[in-house]
Amino acid sequence: MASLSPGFHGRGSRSLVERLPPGQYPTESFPVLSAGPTPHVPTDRWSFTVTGENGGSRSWTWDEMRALPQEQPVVDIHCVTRWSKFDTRWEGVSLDVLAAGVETSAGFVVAESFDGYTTNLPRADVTGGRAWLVHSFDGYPLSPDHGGPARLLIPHLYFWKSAKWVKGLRFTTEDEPGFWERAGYHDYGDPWREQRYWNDA
Ligand SMILES: Nc1nc2c(c(=O)[nH]1)N[C@H]1C(S)=C(S)[C@@H](COP(=O)(O)O)O[C@H]1N2
Ligand SMILES: [Mo]
Repeated sequence: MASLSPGFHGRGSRSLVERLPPGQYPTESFPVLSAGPTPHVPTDRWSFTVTGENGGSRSWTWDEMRALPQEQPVVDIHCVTRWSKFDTRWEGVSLDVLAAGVETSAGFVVAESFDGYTTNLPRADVTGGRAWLVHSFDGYPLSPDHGGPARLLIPHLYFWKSAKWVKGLRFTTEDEPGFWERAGYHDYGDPWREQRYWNDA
């Protein structure tokens, strides 16, 4: 039997109190937060493109994306408007798989969406098995309100980093603040450090 290091507990043994970041409250509902109208993107016209800082790119059609290895993350999500939702169930492709599609040594990445929304991240945050392109929620195709046909899921950062209706990732040498980051939200957005607004530590 595998040995566990001292102090290790499976996620099931962590209390919900311990799983709630500072300043957040838990909710059972799933609020919709969109800056503009919901774009409707049929899957037969959907594609996802990863672009390197040197201009090289790689695209996947819907069927090609669905043929990639699929994962079923179960994660807690935290919105900067202070709601948190525990144990949300998704299905999709690890961004490790998609990011490997292009050669890059860039430090940053911008997620770009069909509605014009953008959000920026360090490249390290879309690798390491903690970020996904998801197309299903709770066993059903992701609804348009929540970003269907596909959105990012980056649960270790505030949920505004999880771009809905995402159409691609663009690697950049310089950090390029996205939609909410230019409007005063924190550049990184770690809920455990309460990085809500630009002047938070
Ligand atoms: N394309 C796009 N993605 C987006 C947004 C948006 O307006 N457009 N809003 C962001 C914000 S601020 C949050 S909190 C979450 C909300 O996701 P939900 O509507 O599924 O709860 O999506 C994020 N992704
Ligand atoms: Mo948000």
